[in-house]
Amino acid sequence: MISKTFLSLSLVASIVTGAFVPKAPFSSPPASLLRMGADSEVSFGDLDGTDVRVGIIRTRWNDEHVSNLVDGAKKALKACNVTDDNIFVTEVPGAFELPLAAKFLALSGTVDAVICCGVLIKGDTLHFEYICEAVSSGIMQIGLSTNTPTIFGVLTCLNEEQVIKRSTGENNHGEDWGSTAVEMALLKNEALGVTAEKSGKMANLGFGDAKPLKTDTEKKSPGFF
Ligand code: DLZ
Repeated sequence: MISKTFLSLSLVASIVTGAFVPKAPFSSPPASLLRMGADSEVSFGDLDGTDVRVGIIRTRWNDEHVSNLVDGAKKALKACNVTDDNIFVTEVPGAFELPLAAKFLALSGTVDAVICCGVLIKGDTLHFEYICEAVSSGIMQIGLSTNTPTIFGVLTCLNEEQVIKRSTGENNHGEDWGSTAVEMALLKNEALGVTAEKSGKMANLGFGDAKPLKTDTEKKSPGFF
């Protein structure tokens, strides 16, 4: 009797305090997943892209939405001091074409980072799933295989409403992609020694103010501390 009353009271209390959250039906994704990508939650420090060159490859599919995203990316690039002359834009038909075009651009050696910009909207068939998978892993591979930061600027949405929410106003994801491109370009230049080379230091692989490693002989010499 006491325990039954206690259980009912706890149930009422948990509902009132919000501690009791009814489980969503199995088919609905958890709220945290639905929020993923809905808001920009990443912050960027001061990025100086004065010497950074960025290539944007954009699709003609979903032209209006992609144009908004490209505008967002350009806005962020300019906020990071990337000059108009250092922003190159070209286009491909659809998202499936982005990885190969990104590879050509990365291998040209003319840019420090590439932003692949597109919008995929789910239709009635499995086409969306195949393209999303191919494009995301394709873009990742280009970055890894060419050492050129290649930004995944592709919205993968269930409907047009989701696209609009993520490509306009305060929540234009293109802006994050622009900042990410500059941050990764600077990171690459530092890691691969480009910055070091320019400043007269030895080009090296590694981060920060790395100094050349001493050889064993140098370590044994009397002048070595
Ligand atoms: C075919 C197709 C479809 C159905 N949907 C989209 C889309 O939502 N976004 C996009 O960028 N491209 C789409 N495409 C075109 C493919 O990406 C690709 O251009 C063609 O399959 C030719 O390779």
